[in-house]
Amino acid sequence: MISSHLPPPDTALILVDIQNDFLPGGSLAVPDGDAIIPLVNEAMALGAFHVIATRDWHPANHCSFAANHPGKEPFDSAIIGGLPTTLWPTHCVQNTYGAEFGPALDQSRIDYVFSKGMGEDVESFSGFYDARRKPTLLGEYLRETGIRQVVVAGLATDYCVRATVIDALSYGFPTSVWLSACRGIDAQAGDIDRAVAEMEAAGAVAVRARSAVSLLALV
Ligand code: VGL
Ligand code: ZN
Repeated sequence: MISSHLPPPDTALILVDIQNDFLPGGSLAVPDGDAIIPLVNEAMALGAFHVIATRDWHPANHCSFAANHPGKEPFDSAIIGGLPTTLWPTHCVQNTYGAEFGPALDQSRIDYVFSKGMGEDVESFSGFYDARRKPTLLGEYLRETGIRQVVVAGLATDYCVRATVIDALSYGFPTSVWLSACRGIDAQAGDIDRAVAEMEAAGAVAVRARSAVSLLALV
């Protein structure tokens, strides 16, 4: 009998916040956000990655929602926890349609989902921490699964992708950011470019592969 012993994938593909509210028609739609879905579906279908999805999963009274700050509008700034923070339209409220993954995303290929942003009184963008200090256990999960490197794709480049990439590096994982499969908000023109520069300065490799197969050759 011939048996094959394929090693388990030791590269994690982390899909950041591919949720209805960040897609066209959503409350905090990231321009062109749906363009990444065919690419990430193709990458998952290769079977070469351990696939993690993160989701923004806020309580309705979350401090990052402008609606919870009388007199404030979305994209105004407010001091939260002593730090100037951007306020958002209400988005990704737990158990609502806006918080669900986009229907075009092939969820059958996702190995594990991590939720974040559950602490009502702290903004948190990274998939690795909820409320900045409380680990989501994503870092521990990756270590225990034997993951040796990380590729990040998703929404939004200048917020949750950036924070997740920087924390993956801080956990010690060589990390690539697959820019063809990321889109950003660019609330201030240049935010996306600055985020890419910050990720690279932190040690991330920016990958611009236009297909999943070419991504595989680069990571
Ligand atoms: C995000 C703004 C607010 C993101 C989440 O997923 O990048 N951006 N909450
Ligand atoms: Zn959020």
